[in-house]
Amino acid sequence: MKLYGEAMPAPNPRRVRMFLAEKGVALPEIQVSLRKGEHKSAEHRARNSLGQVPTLELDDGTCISETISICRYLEALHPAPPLFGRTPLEHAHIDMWVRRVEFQIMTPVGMFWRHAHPLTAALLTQYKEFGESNRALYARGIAWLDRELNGRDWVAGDAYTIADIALLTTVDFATFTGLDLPEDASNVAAWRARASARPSAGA
Ligand SMILES: N[C@@H](CCC(=O)N[C@@H](CS)C(=O)NCC(=O)O)C(=O)O
Repeated sequence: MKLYGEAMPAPNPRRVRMFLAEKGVALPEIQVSLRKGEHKSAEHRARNSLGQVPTLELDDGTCISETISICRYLEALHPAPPLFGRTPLEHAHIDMWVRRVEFQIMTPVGMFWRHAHPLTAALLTQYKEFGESNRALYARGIAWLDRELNGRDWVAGDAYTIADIALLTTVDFATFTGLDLPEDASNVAAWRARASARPSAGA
């Protein structure tokens, strides 16, 4: 089994690396250079028709894409420690938080990156005004999350989960793009310090 990915700051392959680090599982990662456009090659599109990373290739050649789907597969193979929950309620709760992080936080960061950042300008037709409008959406999402995190250690509750991985990779990538955490988001900042102190954050 091997992973096709890309180094920092690409947030999605990092989510899988962090997940593996939390599980204590080592997997070879083959670098697919986004800068060189290797993700859009026929070779990589045969693994993932969307031409994106990460993609997990099994020993029989079967490929799985979509970060959360890859992590769910790895969770089934390596259940401990549980990062998607144990009970039906935990499963639902953690799933809810992953979706909220992706829709409320990751989407504005992604839209800012695609439509307002100079590093992506050559890749698509940018709608700069739309791109810039995502600064406010990111700030609004973080302010909401800051209220949610009041008095709790981790995104989905008492335990560190895949939702924390989704959020850390997103806020770190946001910082890379130039979207800083609002200064008054003290609960998110404290959560970020806790999550960043875990060895998996270095993955
Ligand atoms: N929904 C996908 C998104 C994957 C994704 O956007 N990956 C980025 C790298 S972090 C990528 O491959 N970007 C190139 C592109 O979309 O063309 C997932 O969750 O894995």
